[in-house]
Amino acid sequence: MTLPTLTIGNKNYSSWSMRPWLALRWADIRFEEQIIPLGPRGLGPNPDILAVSPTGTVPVLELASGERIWDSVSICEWAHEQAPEAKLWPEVSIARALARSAVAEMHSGFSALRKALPMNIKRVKRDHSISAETQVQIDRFDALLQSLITRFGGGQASWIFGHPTIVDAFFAPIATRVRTYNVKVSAPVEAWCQTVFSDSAFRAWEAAARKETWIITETDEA
Ligand SMILES: N[C@@H](CCC(=O)N[C@@H](CS)C(=O)NCC(=O)O)C(=O)O
Repeated sequence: MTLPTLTIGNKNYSSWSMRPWLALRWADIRFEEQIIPLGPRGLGPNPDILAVSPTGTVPVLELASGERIWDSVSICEWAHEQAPEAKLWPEVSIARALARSAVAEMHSGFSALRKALPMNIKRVKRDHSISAETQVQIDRFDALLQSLITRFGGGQASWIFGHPTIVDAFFAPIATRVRTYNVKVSAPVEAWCQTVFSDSAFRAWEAAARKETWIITETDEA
């Protein structure tokens, strides 16, 4: 059987790639992976990515039929439809609606946070200064996750909805930024970060990221 192929960026840096990769693993969907190293190449989209993705961005999932799904949310939705038993979206209607709101907010928002604190799994930067604008978004991230964990996750050191969902996948790259840049978060969110860090799929991604030798200098110097 031909497996779908997920094309992703460097595991150390590509936060959008990590999201569907985790969702596919949590749903037990087998796939091949192809890595295209990211990094500045002058003006315009990366031609290697453009060859597989109409937007010139990763992730993109190519199905056995040749169809391509070119966005992180859509790939996660596809994973949910392939393996509904994994409950990548929560089962309860209102929980699912709030979960989708949180994912949409991550997908279209938090731009200051994403820009100022780029994902860089290998990096440890204890003395990072945080602007007022970024702090507002950190506070929003913390309040959002705290409210969902308290209401749906039982308030325990666990997944946001009690088991891995697309929301955890979407916020997992922020957990790595909390660690990299020594960001202060509330106790429930810190406990959730530790849940992510001890997850076997996350650990596999992290181990591969640590072995990568590609460097994006501007991200390493941020
Ligand atoms: N909307 C896209 C955004 C993906 C995105 O911005 N990916 C970045 C890497 S994390 C990318 O491919 N950038 C192009 C490049 O670095 O050449 C999605 O969610 O899938």
